[in-house]
Amino acid sequence: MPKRRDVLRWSVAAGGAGVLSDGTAAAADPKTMLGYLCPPDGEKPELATASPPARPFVQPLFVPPVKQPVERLVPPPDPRAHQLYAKFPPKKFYEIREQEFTWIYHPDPPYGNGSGSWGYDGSTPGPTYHARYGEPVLVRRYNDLPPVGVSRVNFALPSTTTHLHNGHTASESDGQPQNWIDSGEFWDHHYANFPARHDPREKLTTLWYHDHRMDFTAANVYAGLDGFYLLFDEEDSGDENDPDPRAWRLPSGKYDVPLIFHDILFDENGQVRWNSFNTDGILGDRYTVNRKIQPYFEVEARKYRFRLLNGGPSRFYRLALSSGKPFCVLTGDGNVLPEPIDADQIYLSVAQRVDVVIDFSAYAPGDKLYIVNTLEQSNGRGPSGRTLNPPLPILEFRVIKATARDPSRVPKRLRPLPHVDLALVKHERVWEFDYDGGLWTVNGKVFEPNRIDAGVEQGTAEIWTIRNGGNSWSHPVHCHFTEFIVLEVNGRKILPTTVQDHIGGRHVFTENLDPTIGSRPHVSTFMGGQRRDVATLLPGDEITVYIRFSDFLGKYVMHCHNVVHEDHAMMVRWDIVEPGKGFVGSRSARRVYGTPPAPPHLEPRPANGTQQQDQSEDES
Ligand SMILES: [Cu+2]
Repeated sequence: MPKRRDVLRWSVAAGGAGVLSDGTAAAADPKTMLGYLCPPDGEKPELATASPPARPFVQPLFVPPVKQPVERLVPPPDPRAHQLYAKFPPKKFYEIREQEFTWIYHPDPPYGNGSGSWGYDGSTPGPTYHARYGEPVLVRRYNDLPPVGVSRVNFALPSTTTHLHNGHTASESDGQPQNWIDSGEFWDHHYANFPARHDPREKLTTLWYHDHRMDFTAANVYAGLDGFYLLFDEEDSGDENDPDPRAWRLPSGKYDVPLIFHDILFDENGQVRWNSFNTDGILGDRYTVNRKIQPYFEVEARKYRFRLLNGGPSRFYRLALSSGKPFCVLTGDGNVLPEPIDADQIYLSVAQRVDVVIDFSAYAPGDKLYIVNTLEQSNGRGPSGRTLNPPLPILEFRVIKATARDPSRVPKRLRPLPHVDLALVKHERVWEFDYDGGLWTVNGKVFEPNRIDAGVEQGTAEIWTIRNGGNSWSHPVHCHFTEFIVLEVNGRKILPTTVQDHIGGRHVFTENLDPTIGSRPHVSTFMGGQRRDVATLLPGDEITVYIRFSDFLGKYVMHCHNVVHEDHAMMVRWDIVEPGKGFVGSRSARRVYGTPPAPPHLEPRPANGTQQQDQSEDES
C-alpha cells in the first residue's frame, strides 16, 4: 500500500504536471516522461480479464435521496471567503460528507458482499440537490474519507475537491482541481444560484457534482464521488401540478428521475478494479445506472422525465429506446433547448447530460422496454464508429398501471438561447488538444497549476477555437464557469435553431424547424444544441465557440472530460482577471498576481476561517 507521499510522487511521474511534495511544480519534458507511461514488464496495457458475470435486470434502480438542508452550520461560514456573499446571502445550508462504505453493485455473488466504495452521505451517486434560482445556498463538504493505507478503495486518493459542473460559480466555490482538502477537513461552497448577468436565458437545469482532485479525478469519481444538482425556477418549477401559468409542468417528483451511467470493471471478488497504467482511458465491461449493474425500474403508464448523464470515466454512449420510438429531448448539457425535439438516439460523451421525456402511456402493464447503447467502443481512444449489434440493454423499464391521471405536459416552446454579441469579443484563442511524446496536451503543454494559459477580462466575451489535433482520438472538452455557444463545427455555421445530428459517422445539421407546423422537429442522433458545456471533438474535429465572462474573478480550468486524459494532463488553467488586465499567451501566477504563489494545496484557502483546527495528519 503506497503512502500518500509516494502516491503524489507517482502522480508527478505519470502526469508530468503534478506538484512535488515540497510544492514545486514538476518540469515535464514529454520525451523523458514517455517511459513512465509504459506499463511495467508483463502487464498488459488493457485489462484483459472480464468482470464476473452478473444477471441483468434482477435488481431495482437506485434513486438517490433528495438532499435536505440543516438549520445552521457550526462554525458559521466566513463571508470574507466568498465573492458576492453579501449580495447572495445563503438561504439554505447543507452539510455533506465524503465517506467510505460498502456498496452493492449487484446482488449475485461475488458482488453481493459489496464493494469498497466512496460517495457522499453513504451513497453513490450522492444525494440529489434540489436548488432554485433566487435561492443561494452554502454547502459545507466534509472529507471524512479514511487516510491512505486504511481505505478499502486502494486506487483513489482521499484528497478531494468537488466541482459543480457547470455552475455559474465563484472560483473559490467551483471545486478547482488544485483546491483540495484532505481527510478531516472541510470546504465551504457558496452556490449563488443566479444566472450569468441575471439573464434568464443563461439559466441551467441539470448539473452534477463530482470530484476534481488534480491528477486523481478519474480514480476518485470512479470510486463513487459524484451526484446530481438540479436547478429549478418558475418555469421549470419541479411541480407538474403547478397552477402558475408560467410553469411548464414537466413530469416531477417521483416521475423526474436522474440517471447516471458508468461502465465499471470488477475483480474476481466483485471489487471495483482500476488500472493506473492505462492512460488512454478506462472502459468497464459492466454497465451501471446509478451504480447498480443493469437495474430495472418500474414505471407507471404515463410520462416521465429522465436526466441522462454520462458519468465516465472514458466511454461514449449512443442511447436509444428498444421500442424504436424517439426520445423527446428537452436539454443539452443542462441548457434548455428553444423547443423540444424528437431524437431516435442520443450521443453522450463523458459529462454530457440530456433531459428527456419518455411517455409510457401507450404501454400495458407487464410491458418491458429498454434503454440500450448502440455505440461500439473497444478502447479509451473513443468510439470505433461501428454500431453495436445487437445493442446492449442497460436499463429495463417495467410498465405498471398508472396510479392517477397524468397532469404533466411538454410545452411546445421552452427557453430562448442567450444573445451572441460579437462587439464584446476581446480576444480569440485557439486550443489544440493533442498527444505529444506520450502525454495528453493542450497547445503542446501539460497542465501546470501555477501557469495561467489565458487571462480573460471580466465583462468581455471571447471566441475560442477548440481543435482536435489527432485523427484517431476523441476528446469531450469541458470548460468550467461558462457555457459554450457554438458558432461553427468544422467550419459549418451553427445558429440558435441548429441541432447537431450524427448519421453514418458524419456530423449532420438540422435547421429548425418550424414550431408552427405542429409536430416536433426530429433528428436521428442528438449531439447537442447550440449551447453546451462539453464540446465533443471526434477525430479531426474543430469547434468554434463564443463564451462570456462575468460576475466573478479567479482561476478556472478547461480540460478533456475523458477524465483519464484530464489527469494525464490535458487541462489548461485560465483566469478571469480585472478589466484591462487580460493577456494572450501563458504567464505564471506569480507574474499575474504579484505574490509568490504558494503550493496549490497550501495556498490561503478562501474558507480559511472555517477550516477545522484538528486536521488529521496522514503524511507519515
Ligand atoms: Cu481526451
